[in-house]
Amino acid sequence: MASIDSVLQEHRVFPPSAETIARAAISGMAAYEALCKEAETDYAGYWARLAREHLLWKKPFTQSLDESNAPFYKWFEDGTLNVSFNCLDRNLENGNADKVALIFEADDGKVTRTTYRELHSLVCKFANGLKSRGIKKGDRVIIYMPMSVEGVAAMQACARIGATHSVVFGGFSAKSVQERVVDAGATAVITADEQCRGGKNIALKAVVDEAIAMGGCEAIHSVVVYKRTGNAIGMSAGRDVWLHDLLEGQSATCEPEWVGAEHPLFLLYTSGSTGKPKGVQHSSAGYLLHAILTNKWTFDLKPEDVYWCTADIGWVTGHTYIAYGPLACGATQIVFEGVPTYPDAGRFWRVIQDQKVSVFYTAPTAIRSLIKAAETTATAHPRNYDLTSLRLLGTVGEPINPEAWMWYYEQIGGSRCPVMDTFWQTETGGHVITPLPGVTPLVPGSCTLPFPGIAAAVVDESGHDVEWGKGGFLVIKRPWPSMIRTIWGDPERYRNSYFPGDLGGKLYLAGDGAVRDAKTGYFTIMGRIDDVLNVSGHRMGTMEIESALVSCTELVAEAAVVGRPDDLTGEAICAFVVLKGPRPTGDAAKAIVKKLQDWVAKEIGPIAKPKDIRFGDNLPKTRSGKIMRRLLRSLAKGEEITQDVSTLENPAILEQLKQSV
Ligand code: 6R9
Repeated sequence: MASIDSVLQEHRVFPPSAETIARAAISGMAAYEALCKEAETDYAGYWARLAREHLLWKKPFTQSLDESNAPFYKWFEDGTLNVSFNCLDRNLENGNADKVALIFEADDGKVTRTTYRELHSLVCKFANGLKSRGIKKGDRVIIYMPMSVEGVAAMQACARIGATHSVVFGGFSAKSVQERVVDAGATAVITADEQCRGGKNIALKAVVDEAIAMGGCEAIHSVVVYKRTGNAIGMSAGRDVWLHDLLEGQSATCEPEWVGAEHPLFLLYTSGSTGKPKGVQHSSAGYLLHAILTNKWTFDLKPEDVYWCTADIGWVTGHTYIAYGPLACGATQIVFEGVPTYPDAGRFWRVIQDQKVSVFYTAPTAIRSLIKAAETTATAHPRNYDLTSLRLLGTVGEPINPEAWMWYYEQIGGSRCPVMDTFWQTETGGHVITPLPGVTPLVPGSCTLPFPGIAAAVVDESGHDVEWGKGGFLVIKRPWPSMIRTIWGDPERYRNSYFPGDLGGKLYLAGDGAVRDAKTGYFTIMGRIDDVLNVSGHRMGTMEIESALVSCTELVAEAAVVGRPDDLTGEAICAFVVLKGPRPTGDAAKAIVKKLQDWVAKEIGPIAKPKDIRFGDNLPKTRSGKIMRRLLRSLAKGEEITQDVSTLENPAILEQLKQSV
């Protein structure tokens, strides 16, 4: 892989500037090492100290880590707190009440500001409204909302009353919503009439109606609808209620529901290598602790910062780095409804200029597409914008190739702002391997070193450490406070997916390959080791897409999906399909490709559409009937087949599958 070779040959090093070291929360390598040492010497005590210093407890905890039922770890279990209290009330008491919490920039450019006092009052009314509908502690609530103040408030309101939310990304289909409602056993949905993206209105409420009509959602007694566009939608009497009606007359204060530290704050569905998406369950205290620590230490958030994370609240990044972490740190942050390319590809740079953004966090895929736009459209070039307000940059979601890193560093950060390449996952709750601005000399393409206290390592198939310089499986050797607690409703899948017996059953298996630099020990992530694809930073299981394709029973007999490297999206989805009818060619093939792409969009969502669909009379299989995926991966890349194909039952079909439609 070219990108990994270039990372391994990367010799450029960018040490922190004196100014960055001076202002940073963790200042200098010695301070970092002291924290690592503290964690090593007294692991439970280290996290307990931080949990006491950074969280507001109703009832203090007496025990830090409980490993008695491993791998179902518990942290700070006998303590009670409320996450929304920690994010909002804290800021009413510490002088931030009239500070702007959210700067909302709508798709059409309209900007509104919400102070901590206003957000607190909105969340309290929202929480009281939910209570008035009978929603209470422990209930599951699906949130299917656009990027909006109301979306963030919906999450906070659930947290305030102890309801466990599960946000579903607004780009997911009715079927995906229905599956999550059923799996989570949700009793309420919070949505909007429509969302606005790139100048278009996209239905949300109609999708929820479609999802509920699919069956299995009889427990849904309330659908709360935020009026975003005001276009006509159906409202089902008794079940559906407008958010503005729900808020009407509610009190602007709401005593928080004090919950145990381990109370499930949220479920977030993510793809695994097999089966349906899994509901990753997070705790309250441990999760929030890491959200706070990483915002303070990795992003060095300060009161005067204007912070902008471009993720959607439908992804974990939008949870930890929009809905929870920055608020608990009292930050002023941008909530952006639109897309990077509307009305033109200078949108991000214009927002940074106009709002004087100082800390900016985005994904490599966005950077790559904006590099391309800047090269082709002069007006989209960042040089046309004043980006001098920036002081720190971050990336997340997939490996960033050194070329994109350098462009980000030079063109966006003016060679002045450190780039935090933060490695983490839905399951880890927050950054686990990342540079710290005042500590870590940066190397493009490397996420550098573990966050203090995180026992990251690279091991072989039997769970033994590999030498630095050699590749292996990325693991975390000790439980940490913000880790996944279980897979909702499927504890065995949790154990098998993350604590496999082959590795001894005690190491958390991240599912990525990694290598540590032979001299510095810096980590470089080499991509997933399982059948999970990463397309534009979105996780997708090949199995999920295959199931979606074969569920088109009218057309499809069999399908296999693989990823192939893509300059823009990191990986692209390539599907090999055997149809029930004869293998189509020419325009007929093109028409079926379109049909299948639309089918997958409807089954999962547009982000899961295969870019390349190829037809064969069969798939390459061994005599025992196993699909030879490594061959498909080579075919998808357009590589010559040099592998041994002697075990293949039907070598002739390789020729057919070489051809793109
Ligand atoms: C936060 C998030 C997790 C997967 C992860 C890995 C990839 C994330 C990365 C990275 C290289 C980084 N990933 N950050 N790879 N460098 N800085 O993205 O969560 O959607 O669960 O995806 O993303 O493959 O395993 P999630």
